[in-house]
Amino acid sequence: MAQLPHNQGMESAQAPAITVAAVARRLGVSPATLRTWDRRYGVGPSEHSAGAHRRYSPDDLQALERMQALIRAGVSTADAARAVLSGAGLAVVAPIARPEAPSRPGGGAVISVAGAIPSARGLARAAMCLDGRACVDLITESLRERGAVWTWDEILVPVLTGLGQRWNDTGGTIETEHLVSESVKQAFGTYAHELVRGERTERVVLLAAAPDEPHTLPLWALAAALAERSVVSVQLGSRLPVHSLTSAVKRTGPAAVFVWSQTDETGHLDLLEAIPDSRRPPLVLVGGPGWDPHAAQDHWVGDLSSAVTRLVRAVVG
Ligand code: B12
Repeated sequence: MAQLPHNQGMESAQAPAITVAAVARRLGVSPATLRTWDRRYGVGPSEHSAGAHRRYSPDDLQALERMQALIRAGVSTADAARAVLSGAGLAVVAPIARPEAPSRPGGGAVISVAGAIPSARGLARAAMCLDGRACVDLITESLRERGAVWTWDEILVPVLTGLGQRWNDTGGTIETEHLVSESVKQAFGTYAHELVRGERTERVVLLAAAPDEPHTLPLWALAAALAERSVVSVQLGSRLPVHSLTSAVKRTGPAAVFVWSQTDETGHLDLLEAIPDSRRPPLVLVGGPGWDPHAAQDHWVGDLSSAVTRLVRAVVG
């Protein structure tokens, strides 16, 4: 658990514990976000007895509310967590360099990418200006210079996270989310296609989003990173029904299958049982905040780089 700084542990021992779902409702974030804050930044429930459901104390809730207030004020998630864990408030957090306001039509607000590198700020600006060509060019240039994993982790993850935050705070602008999404697909897709043109691998990697899951962008990042290693993947897209995944596995005999779930509603592990038995069963990996990492055990992978390593190993043996 997060070792919360304020000396209220005694009080909270008697206070009623709150479920993850209730905390998520109260803060207006998903349970997956709460899990990430706990896992990644150490801000989580203090009552966590073995076998029991995770419970937040009123102190934990207060800490999370402070963390959220800091994030809304433009502080990065990591800095907000650090401030909460050290007992600091807004005042001690260094002012954040915000991206310049867009000067072209289509703007009028910013995507918060506090602490991100200049290219991420550039992409955020281009996105808010609805300048699709600039978005694709910027991503493509970075892919060529720095590769898929770096481009995804350093540029896209901060911008996409900023877009999600903006959605939480203001209702977002769907057109901007769509523009960035289309730019990702175009830039990563073209880059991957050019790299593996003419390549053949004995066994492919299947990439899909879980049933009912509309989010697919990490699959495009994966395809590009695999292509850099001469691994051919097959993009099966969003909301893939279980029976279609089963059929695709039978038809292609893949070395590996990767399934993305962005939200709790779509991370159902019974999907693993649907992978048909075969002489050379594929490696099956799941990634994204929708899965429960503990339940998914060895199938779960937490970042792009580890996913690429494991998938490539499955292909090359
Ligand atoms: C782009 C986007 C869309 C696009 C998707 C386009 C596409 N083809 O994928 C569109 C516009 C279609 C969309 C729609 C919706 N979206 Co949306 N979307 C996003 C956004 C901005 C990015 C999604 C993404 O790619 N994330 C990937 C990375 C950047 O984020 P992450 O998963 O949290 O990353 C963590 C790990 O997964 C890991 N990681 C990062 N990259 C990788 C890669 C690999 C391979 C691995 C293994 C791990 C890994 O590191 C991170 C730290 O832990 C998110 C915001 C966000 N924070 O994610 C919202 C978000 C996911 N959307 C959300 C919602 C609610 C929706 C809608 C349901 C409603 C809406 N907002 O309009 C609709 C669905 C409509 C429908 N048709 O059903 C919510 C989900 C809330 C929840 N329940 O958890 C989010 C979080 C926004 C928010 N409110 O904060 N969305």
